[in-house]
This record gives sequence, structure tokens and C-alpha cells, in this order.
Amino acid sequence: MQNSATPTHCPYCALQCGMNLTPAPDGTVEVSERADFPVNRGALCGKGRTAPAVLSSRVRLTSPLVRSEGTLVPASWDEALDRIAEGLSRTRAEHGPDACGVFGGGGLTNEKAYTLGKFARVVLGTSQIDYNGRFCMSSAAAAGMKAFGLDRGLPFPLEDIPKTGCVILVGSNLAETMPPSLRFFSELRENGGTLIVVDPRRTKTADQADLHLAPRPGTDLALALGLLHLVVAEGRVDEAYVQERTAGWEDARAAAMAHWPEHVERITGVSVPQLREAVRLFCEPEAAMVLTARGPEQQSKGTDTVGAWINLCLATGRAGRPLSGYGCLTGQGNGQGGREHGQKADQLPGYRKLTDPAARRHVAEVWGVDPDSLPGPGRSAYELLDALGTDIRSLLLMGSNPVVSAPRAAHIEERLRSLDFLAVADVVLSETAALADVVLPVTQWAEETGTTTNLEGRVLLRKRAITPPAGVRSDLEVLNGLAGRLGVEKGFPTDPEEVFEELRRASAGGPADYSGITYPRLAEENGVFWPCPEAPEDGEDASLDAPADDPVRDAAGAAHPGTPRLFLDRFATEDGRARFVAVSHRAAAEEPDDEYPVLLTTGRVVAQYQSGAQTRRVDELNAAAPGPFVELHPRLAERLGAAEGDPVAVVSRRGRAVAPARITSGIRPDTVFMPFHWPGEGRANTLTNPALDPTSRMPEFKACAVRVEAVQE
Ligand SMILES: Nc1nc2c(c(=O)[nH]1)N[C@H]1C(S)=C(S)[C@@H](COP(=O)(O)OP(=O)(O)OC[C@H]3O[C@@H](n4cnc5c(=O)[nH]c(N)nc54)[C@H](O)[C@@H]3O)O[C@H]1N2
Ligand SMILES: Nc1nc2c(c(=O)[nH]1)N[C@H]1C(S)=C(S)[C@@H](COP(=O)(O)OP(=O)(O)OC[C@H]3O[C@@H](n4cnc5c(=O)[nH]c(N)nc54)[C@H](O)[C@@H]3O)O[C@H]1N2
Ligand code: SF4
Ligand SMILES: [Mo]
Repeated sequence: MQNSATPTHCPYCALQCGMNLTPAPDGTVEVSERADFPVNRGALCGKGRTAPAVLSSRVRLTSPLVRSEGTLVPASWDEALDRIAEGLSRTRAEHGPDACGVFGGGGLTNEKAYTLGKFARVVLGTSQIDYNGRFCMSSAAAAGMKAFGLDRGLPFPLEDIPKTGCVILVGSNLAETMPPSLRFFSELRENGGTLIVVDPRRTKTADQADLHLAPRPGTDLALALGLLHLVVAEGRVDEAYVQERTAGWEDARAAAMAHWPEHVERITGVSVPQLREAVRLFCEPEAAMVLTARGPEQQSKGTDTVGAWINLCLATGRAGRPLSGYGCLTGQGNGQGGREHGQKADQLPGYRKLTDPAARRHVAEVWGVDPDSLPGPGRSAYELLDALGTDIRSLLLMGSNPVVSAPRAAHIEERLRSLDFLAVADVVLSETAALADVVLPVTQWAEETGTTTNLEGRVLLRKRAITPPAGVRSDLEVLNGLAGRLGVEKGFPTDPEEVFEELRRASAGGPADYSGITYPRLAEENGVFWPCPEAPEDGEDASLDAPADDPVRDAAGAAHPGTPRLFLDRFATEDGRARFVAVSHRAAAEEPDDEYPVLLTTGRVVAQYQSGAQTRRVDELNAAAPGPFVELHPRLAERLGAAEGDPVAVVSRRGRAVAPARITSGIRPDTVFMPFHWPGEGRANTLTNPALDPTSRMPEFKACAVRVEAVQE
């Protein structure tokens, strides 16, 4: 066991802040500042600082549990793994391989996500695998793929932000969701740049802005089109850039011209002078950026919405140029890597497509299987959860807590209960694990080594700093144990570096190429940005496995330096041009009416993380954020006769939730907001609408129609 400080990274969000961990006498670790990591330069939020509390055996699982006469009781690892293998085998024998489902998470390391995808396709032979990242940034990923031919959250390092001229931050509350990153935006303003925040609420982030636009939830598409209309009307299009580096402008332009500013004002509630001011701030400086987060993305039209914001960047020549570009602020610790290596329904490692014959051949060869044995694409996350108990009879779940985090959660909870067999691997007894037939206690961040890829596309080595307690095993050991029991002895190593070596080969030549990255290199450098292809061996012709003008391939010779900045010479499309999309505004899947006259939107608070499975077990964080609430405008509160702290009921077509009122003039009077971190009576997802984006299959977490009622105590 190590005694000195280990430089590593936080278990939670996509910033993957650097921290030092030193083993403490009680077996946990102490967190201390690690100033050398450029993303956070030592700064941590409260969640990162208190993360070791979840290592304590007082709050975590330390023994496998199996259901016996209705209750979960401790069992040996052999018994637990045998039961899971039996459960999955029985389902496969009775209903076929596609009746076995697998659900993963964007918090899993690259090694785990890769192995989980391989396990589903090779061991279970099922097409039914997806993960919680579908609920996160899938709309931005789909839009980025369409426009640029590649999806990497940020196409530049965060360090570029202070040097640009203007940033439009659309639906991100990073002052609460990524606090150490706020520094980049303060520095931007100190350097004379401007910040525009688009959010229906005056958040802590909006407080920092030069201009705050507060649209009705679900109207970002109209807003972006209105801005583009003004860009054209005011003669601010960069014609030479559009000519040289893009395709599809005429149709996109025509679509935007149909969105008159006055019309956009009526849809969004953002005034025409504010629209004009935003265009001026965005267009006047030499360089500018648009960054989106969950606000515009978690909509049933999230892909088109992000596409419209990308259009704005393309029309003004603000993509693929230094200090300019569009980026998505990915959310989970490995939100980026977790979407690249095959736990997604339609995907193979290296961000390859499961439907591409060449991709299938390449990966099947690495896996030592027949390409024809690989199943095709399966259902998306919500559709998979919705099929539990009907088409899907058994589920293996790793790294998500859908009882709290899935839309229309009461229905999903009921689907989980209707399964023939549910196995959950988790570090704590989450609300979802509590429903399982078998629960496996797994190691967590400080106790195991693995790589994550942060929101900048920077691949990082998260190093083990302490010895895990007896009784827990890693997710890789779990998958190895299950594979063996299901008749696949080889190909499921338990050493993360060995898995990474295989991942390198599987990703080689793919869009997210990690083949030039190694553990020793990651330990030495502060992360490496993908794509990072392996330098060809002496005498080998680099052009053999890459198109001659492939932007990601370096000349033969020295180790590839990685790619901090994408698209500077060309976009990753076949012809190197970015694609405009011709999109028009449309309403949310559920708009307010007489019965449900108010819009509900949902999101986060700084002291809790996601479903709260981990952070609700930390005293300091619970003291700061003890429970759910309903944020509402004083006018709405007055109409209800509700005072601060009074319980109010929020009712949608899916159900009813009750939480204390939090009254603020910082929210639109036609909108209420609830954070989604809690189960039970105040569960926001009891209310949310699982209407899906047609392309990304992202549910509409950010807009549904509700009625708000006073509750008699
Ligand atoms: N403290 C904390 N930090 C986290 C997380 C956490 O759970 N807690 N989770 C991590 C993860 S996985 C993610 S994905 C990120 C998410 O990070 P963010 O996207 O910043 O988080 P959210 O609070 O979901 O949404 C951001 C803002 O969108 C606004 N919004 C709501 N509806 C709309 C709309 O229709 N249009 C626009 N423009 N804005 C709208 C909300 O008011 C909210 O302020 O955070 C990461 N960091
Ligand atoms: N209403 C509403 N709902 C939302 C959102 C919203 O904005 N509004 N946001 C959505 C978004 S962006 C996201 S990302 C999802 C997230 O929601 P979830 O998918 O529920 O994410 P977590 O709460 O992080 O769940 C991770 C679980 O895995 C466990 N875990 C952590 N690390 C590991 C590991 O290494 N191995 C294993 N086996 N388990 C581990 C944790 O203890 C926890 O129980 O929620 C979505 N739901
Ligand atoms: S901002 Fe994110 S990565 Fe940084 S300490 Fe907080 S939770 Fe961890
Ligand atoms: Mo997320």
C-alpha cells in the first residue's frame, strides 16, 4: 500500500479536476490540492473535496447481496455471480439473447465501458445495451457529428476560453455544475471579452454575464434561428468562410429568414433589442464561441437546436478557427470516453458505427470473433428501460440509478420491478440496487486505476491511491467472473492496463483513435487529447491505413502529440466542409394548456450529484442541500398562496411530486424548476416527459407541462 500522495482525479463530473490523495490511518484518503493540472489548478468544489466520505464502509456496500424470500441478504461472491449467470442464461435460453439487457453509465472508466460493450456483444450476444449518457449529451453529439463529422465535447482546451472575444453559454449553470471552470469565464471578462448566458433562470452563472437572455424553456431553437436571421439581416455573414469551409448554407439561410425577430420574441420571450445586443456582442470581436449544456440539449428537438447554434457559428466563421468554435460541456466524469467505446446501442469502440461493415471487421478481429456474430444496434436508453419486463426479461446494470434519474420514473421503477431478473453493480445501495435480485459491491475511484476522457477530449489516468476493503471487487473482475461462468474464458482481463492496451487496438483508425496513448505516457503527461494515432513503425507507410489527407494522422515518425484543437485545417467530414442544417422551430412535445398551465424544467444544485446515490451519503453535502424544492416566481407563489418553504405540489400527466417552495424573482413567472437529485415524494422525474428527440433519442427533461398546487399541511 502506498503512503505518499498520489496525483489523480475527482470521481464526479466531466472536468475531472486534478487532486492529490494521501492514505489516512483510518483506511480512507485525504484530498489535497494538485496545482499542476491546468483544468482546475488545485481548485475543487465541495463534492470533490468530500468524495472520500463515500469510501467509508458506513455508507457503502462491502458484501454481495442476494434476494432471499423477498429481502436482500449477504452472500458470497461465488453465489452472487452464479446467480447472475443463471439468471442471464435462463433468459437467453427461454427468450433469446435480445431478452438480456445491459445498462451502463458515463461515470464508468474507458476500460469498464469498453469491457461492458464487449461483454454484451460477445458473451451475451445481445443488441440491447445502452447507457445513461443518452440522457446527457446525446443531442449535442448527434448535432456535432452531422455538422463536423466528429463529436468531441470541446474542440479546444478550456484554456482557450479567456482568450476569445465572446462566449454564448446556452443552458449551462457551470457556476454550480463545474465551479472551478468559472475561472475561465471570469478571466475572459477581465481580458475584455463578454459572456452571454441563455437560461430561463437567473442562475449564479447568469449573474456573471454581460447579457442574460431568459427564454421560455424549450425555445432555444427559435432563439438561435432569430439570432441567425439578424446576422443575415445586418450583413454579418462571413461569406468567404461560408464559401470555402461549409456546405448547405442556402437552405439554412432560408430557414432562418423565416424566423423574424418579432416572431422569435413572441415564442421565446426574449426582446428584439436583446437579440440585437447578443448579435452585436457575438459578431464584433475577431473570435467567439458557443457552448451548450443540458438546457438546450435535453429537449425533444435537442439535435436540431444544437444544430441551429452550430449554424450561427458557421455563418459567422466561428468554427475551426483559432479561439473560435462550438463546444458541448459534457457532464459525467467519463461522459466523453463513455460515449466512444461501445456501451452505446449503435456503437463499437473508437466511436465506430455498429452498422459499418469495415468497423465490424476491425473490432471483431481484435475480439477474435466472427464479424457476423456481432449483433446490430439496439434500443436507446429510455426505450430499453421501457421494454423491461416485456421484451427484455433480465438486466445487468452498472453505473446508473434510473429509479431517480430516468424520465417518467414511476413507470420505469415499475418496469424494473417487473423483470424476471435484475443484477446491479454499485458502490452503494442505490434506489435501483435496492430493487435487484443480486447486488455486487464494487471498488471506486480511489481504489482502482483507469482512464477517463474529460469534456475537452483529454484522456487522463485516474490512479489507484488506496487498497480497497475486503469484500469488494472491481467491475472488470465482475465482468470477468460472469464471462467465465457464461462460457467465455478469454478476453475479459481484470487488469485495467491490459484492457486499455486492447482498447488502443480496437480504437486504432477510428474517429476516437487512442492507439498512440499508453498508461506510461498518461502518467507522465497531464493527459493526452484524442485523436492520438500510434506513430507508424519504421518503414511503415502511414497512408496505408488512413486517407492521404486525414487530418488526424501525423507524418510518419515521432509519437503523435495528441490533438488539443480540432478542425483548424478541415472538418472531419468526407469533403472537409462543415454542414449547415436547415431546421425550423417547433413546440415542445407537451406545451402548457388550461389543465397544466405552467412549464416545469429540471436540473442541478452545486452540492448534490446526479441521482444523489453518492452525494446524499455525505453529511457536509446534505447540510448544504438537504432536499428537493420547487423554485417559483413570487407572482405564481402569490396566486397559490404559498410562502417560502411551504410544501407545493407539482402535477403532470405522469404523476405528482411535493417539495417546499423556494420563491425567487430570478425565474420566469410561467416556469418552475426542480432539481432531480432526490427519490421519494420530491422526485422531479415522477413528472418529466419521456418524449424523445427523433435523432438522438434524448428525453425531454427540460420542458413539460404541469400544474402547481398549494398543499394543506
Ligand atoms: N453539482 C453538480 N454538478 C454536476 C452534476 C450534478 O448532478 N451536480 N452533473 C454533471 C452532469 S452529468 C451534467 S450533464 C452537467 C450538467 O450541467 P448543466 O447543463 O449546467 O446543468 P443543469 O442544471 O441540468 O442545466 C443547466 C441550466 O439549464 C437551464 N435550463 C432549463 N431549461 C432550459 C431551456 O429550455 N433552455 C435553456 N437555454 N436552458 C434551460 C436550467 O435552468 C439550468 O440552470 O453537470 C455535471 N456537474
Ligand atoms: N429531471 C432530470 N433528470 C435527469 C437529468 C436532468 O437534468 N433532469 N439529467 C440526466 C443526466 S445529464 C444524467 S448524466 C443522468 C445521471 O443519472 P444516473 O445515471 O442515475 O447517474 P448517477 O446518479 O451518477 O448514478 C451512478 C450510479 O453508479 C454508481 N457508481 C459510481 N461509480 C461507479 C462505478 O465505477 N461502477 C459501478 N458499477 N457503479 C458506479 C453510483 O453509486 C450511482 O448509484 O440523469 C439524467 N436525469
Ligand atoms: S467540479 Fe467536478 S471534477 Fe471538479 S471537484 Fe467538483 S465534481 Fe469534481
Ligand atoms: Mo449528464
